[in-house]
Amino acid sequence: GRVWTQVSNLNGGLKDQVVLIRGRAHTIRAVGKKMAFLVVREAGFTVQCVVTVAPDLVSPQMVKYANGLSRESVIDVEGVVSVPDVAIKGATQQVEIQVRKLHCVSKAVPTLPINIEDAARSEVEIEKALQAGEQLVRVNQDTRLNYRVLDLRTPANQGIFRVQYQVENIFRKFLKRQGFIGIHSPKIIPGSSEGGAAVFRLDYKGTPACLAQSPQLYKQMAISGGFNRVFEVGAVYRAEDSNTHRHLCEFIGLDVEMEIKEHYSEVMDIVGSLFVKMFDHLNENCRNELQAIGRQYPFEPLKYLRDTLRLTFEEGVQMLKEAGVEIDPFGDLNTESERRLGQLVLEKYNTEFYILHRYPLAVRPFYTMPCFDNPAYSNSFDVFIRGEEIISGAQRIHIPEILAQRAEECGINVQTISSYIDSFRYGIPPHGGFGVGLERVVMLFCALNNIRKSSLFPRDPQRLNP
Ligand code: ATP
Ligand code: AMO
Repeated sequence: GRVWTQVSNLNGGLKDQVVLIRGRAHTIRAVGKKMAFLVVREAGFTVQCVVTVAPDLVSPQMVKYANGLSRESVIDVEGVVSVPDVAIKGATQQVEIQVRKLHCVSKAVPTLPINIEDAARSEVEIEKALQAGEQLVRVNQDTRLNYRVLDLRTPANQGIFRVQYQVENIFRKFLKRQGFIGIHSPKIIPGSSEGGAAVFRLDYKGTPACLAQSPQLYKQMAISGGFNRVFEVGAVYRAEDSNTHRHLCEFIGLDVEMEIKEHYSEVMDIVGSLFVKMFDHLNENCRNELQAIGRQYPFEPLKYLRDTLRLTFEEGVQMLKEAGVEIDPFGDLNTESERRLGQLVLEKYNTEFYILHRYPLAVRPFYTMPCFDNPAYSNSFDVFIRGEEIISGAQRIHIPEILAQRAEECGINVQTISSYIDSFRYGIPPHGGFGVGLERVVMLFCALNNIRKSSLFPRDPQRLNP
């Protein structure tokens, strides 16, 4: 077969060589009847292709054919690489292709619901263009999501989902090295796993059932099953009834559960080293992707410490108090106080990634282990990036009687989780774990303002389509 080159690999080293590429017609610009400039895009990278009439190579018909292409059509281009003297604007690759052959593989309709060039502009660029009197349509979030396949073609989106894949990969790789095995737990389960109202109910052949709000009960049962360190990457369902920038009705959960030898800090050790490793890897190996994201959605690189900062909830409350924010010392932090605390932590410790632990027991799920020294607190933690939660975790109650009692106190129908509670009657080591929202990690690492930007086809209370 013929040798294909990826647009991202086109560079000056290929000067004078014949290359063959496939991509989309990003822009088409006619210069009279004898010349056309075609910018071809592949996976967010673009290259300028020049179609000029030349004896025995390019006929006037071919120039006409190029000018007649519709944007976003898939085309194959064969040509010679050249290196122009001046910088090329409007393309990522600093070489040109002098076209010899051109073939349209798949035609796009002439009028697209989203113009990719417009959809790829940053706010600053849009403002500038509007001031310059340019004709431009601001592509709003709903339109983007309605025509997601087009929206996904922007360089920023190409970057976002490649970064997301890396986050998932590093999660798996790191845990594998630490002796964890991957598991898959059922997503149709008899009762709610987190409590609360946010559960999708369904009919399971005549029996009431729920979509799993987390793998919580099953990852713990895997510990009882003799796998001492497990993780899962899978869909999580929450019937959220509020529209926020950070809640989805279906998201990807990165879940961990592990035996605890002595103290729940062992779980926080894993969190700290896993995420420092992850951030390092993203910064080193996803430079192009992060740049592409930053060009449309400018952001500062995440500030994090080698040794992840841990603060107790009490310390957090105290910091807020000193800053004039009074909160209930046994209540939960609301979104606003979480943000505020994030700012205070950044000012004091110069990190935007930290762990807050020893939460009040009353605000944690029923399965959370109370603190041994003070049962008003719990062996639990949340983890924050830029003042927003990405992780919840805790040591679990492994004593069945206390677990049943806590479930009842928290208004859970104990019958629906009886096999879970029973699984602690056959011997189980102390254990704990945590759950990470994949979309939130990507959103907050890149300081995106909406979780829908880091979900391929987001499910929110208003959206089931596409
Ligand atoms: P977790 O379930 O672990 O707490 P989460 O990020 O989903 O994770 P929530 O429990 O939903 O967090 O909410 C945490 C805090 O965020 C709540 O205490 C509440 O104050 C605030 N919050 C939740 N939903 C909304 C909303 N729709 N609008 C404003 N604030 C909200
Ligand atoms: P929690 O309910 O905090 O904990 O969920 C864990 C993490 O999942 C993410 N998350 C969400 N992401 C998008 N949309 C949502 N609606 C949403 N809800 C939660 C957040 C959150 O930190 N079983 C426990 C975890 C554990 O203790 O192991 C749990 O589910 O990033």
